[in-house]
Amino acid sequence: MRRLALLAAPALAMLALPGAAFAHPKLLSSNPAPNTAVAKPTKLTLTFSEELVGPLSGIELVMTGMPDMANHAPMPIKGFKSVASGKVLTVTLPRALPAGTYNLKWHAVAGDQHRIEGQYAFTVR
Ligand SMILES: [Cu+2]
Repeated sequence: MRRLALLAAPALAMLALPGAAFAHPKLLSSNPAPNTAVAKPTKLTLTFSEELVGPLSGIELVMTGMPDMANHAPMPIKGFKSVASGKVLTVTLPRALPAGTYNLKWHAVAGDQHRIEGQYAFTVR
């Protein structure tokens, strides 16, 4: 029994390692931050907990309302460029986002190749 227990401890520690080395990316912070109102941005940044696989990580952005038309049908925003470098995904917009409400859906892939998704809303005033 004692011998088994001694063997089991290192084996369990090794089992735990791959999870630590290939953790799923979590969104740690973003600019604009979720549920905040900001002046018209030309750039969005999302910072994750893990190094991203660039080409597999990105966002979709839709406008969900304008000052005169709250909660309109989602209007996709196109033409932006997103670049993942290390743990940060930077989205450069062709022009400043107009006033309105937005929903941002992100997808992020780190070392284990699993696609992790999330979303948040923000307002441009
Ligand atoms: Cu995974």
